[in-house]
Amino acid sequence: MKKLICLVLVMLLTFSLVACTTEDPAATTTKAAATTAKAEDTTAAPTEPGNELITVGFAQCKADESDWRKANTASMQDAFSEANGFSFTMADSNNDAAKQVADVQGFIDQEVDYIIIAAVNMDGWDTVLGNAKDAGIPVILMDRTINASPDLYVCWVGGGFYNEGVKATDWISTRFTADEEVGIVNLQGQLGASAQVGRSGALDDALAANSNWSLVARQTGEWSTDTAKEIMTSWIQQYGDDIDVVYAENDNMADGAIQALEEAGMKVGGDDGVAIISFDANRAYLQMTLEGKINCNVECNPQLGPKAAEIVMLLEEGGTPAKEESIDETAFYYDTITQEIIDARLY
Ligand code: GYE
Repeated sequence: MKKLICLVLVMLLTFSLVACTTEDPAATTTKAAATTAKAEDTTAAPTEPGNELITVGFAQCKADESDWRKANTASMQDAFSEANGFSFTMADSNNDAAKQVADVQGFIDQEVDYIIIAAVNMDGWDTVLGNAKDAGIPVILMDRTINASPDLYVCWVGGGFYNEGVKATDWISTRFTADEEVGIVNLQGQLGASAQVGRSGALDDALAANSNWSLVARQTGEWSTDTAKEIMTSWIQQYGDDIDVVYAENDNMADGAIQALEEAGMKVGGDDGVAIISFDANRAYLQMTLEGKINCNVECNPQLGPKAAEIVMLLEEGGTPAKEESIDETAFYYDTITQEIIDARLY
């Protein structure tokens, strides 16, 4: 009975995720209905004696590494609340890949029911995931993919990072003609994270396909505004007007680059400034896109909690989730975005 109520609740939550990423009266009503149904149904209170909670260990890469990650952490904590029937433990590896593997081993030793991983790095998972398999603990990959044998995890849900990169490089192709020299600097995410590998990979392929494009400089900005600002400040001193495009692999790093350019008195964004590419499309940075500071902002949805909870409940019911589920994503452009579009966003 309790798990059925959990399933209904999670399905309602997921409906609000999948139905629309923009504010929708129906969605709002759905969430409200979910909350009310839960509040009224005291017989199903999971904490009542005899009603065990589903135990979930979540290995987060670095809970506050970026605005996107903060939204993602909140989405997981909300979806896996005790009110929804879960006992949820998050381990924050602080982007230390070795620590994250140890965190997962810790969850195995605690004999949790499920393990969810947002992997710091794509490599190094075979042994510990083998241990989880031997222990009979299903592993779900959320957001980031890994290089491990697919039989070592149940499924992955997240963004299509390479395709996100293609959306960005397609925009560069519309901005510059084939006979214009285009100097690109690349602020990469944490090296080895699948989001970085996918987005950098798309840029590499586009650079190979466009002989008038050149990679002026590339470095990891660790997803951080401050680190990106420091790097961009030194690139401006070294390369100045050779920089036509900043390919920043998340909103925070795009912001850092913009600050450095503005402090150097360089024109940013718009029709004729240094073109700014960003990823994530968090609300504050969509505002900067509307202001013309960011030219192209490729969406990556952080609200993966309800979907991950839905997968756990499907497994609880003996179901089989899709091996891979890529969340729908779009892109926003400075010359077409509107305040209405931004106001309708959930994050
Ligand atoms: O782009 C960045 C976050 O894995 C998609 O990680 C995520 C990335 C996101 O820190 O802001």
